[in-house]
Amino acid sequence: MIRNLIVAAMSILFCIPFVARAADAPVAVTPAKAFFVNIKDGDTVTSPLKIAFGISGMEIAPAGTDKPNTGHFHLLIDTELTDDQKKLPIPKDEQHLHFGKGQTEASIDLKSGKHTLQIVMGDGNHMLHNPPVMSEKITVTVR
Ligand SMILES: [Cu+2]
Repeated sequence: MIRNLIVAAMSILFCIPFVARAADAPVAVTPAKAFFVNIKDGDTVTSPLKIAFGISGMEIAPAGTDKPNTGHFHLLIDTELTDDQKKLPIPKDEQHLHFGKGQTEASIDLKSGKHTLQIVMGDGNHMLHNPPVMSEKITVTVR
């Protein structure tokens, strides 16, 4: 009986790589997409706000990684990139937060009121990808 269970468990384990590969295949041809996992446009939130960053169709890698189709998260707060800024490394300041270690979540302090948030992916040199990978710009209200 136990031997049968072990055989069954092992055959399931051996199947997983094939299943995973089949499921991954369509992702590779889909354009990369960045999104907020736990908040959405119009949400009312409290500060500090914990934000989880999501990405599909691209791998997360620390800044400095020189590998195609990888990147790390930047978070724009109450701002957006101008056309000139889009040609340069993404700024790093209090309105342009940078998660160069490959972090996928952050806790940020926000004053009461409305704020816009947008995720922008940076490549190994903090440059936008071609085409750029950005989330929609959402507005949240901090109580
Ligand atoms: Cu960066």
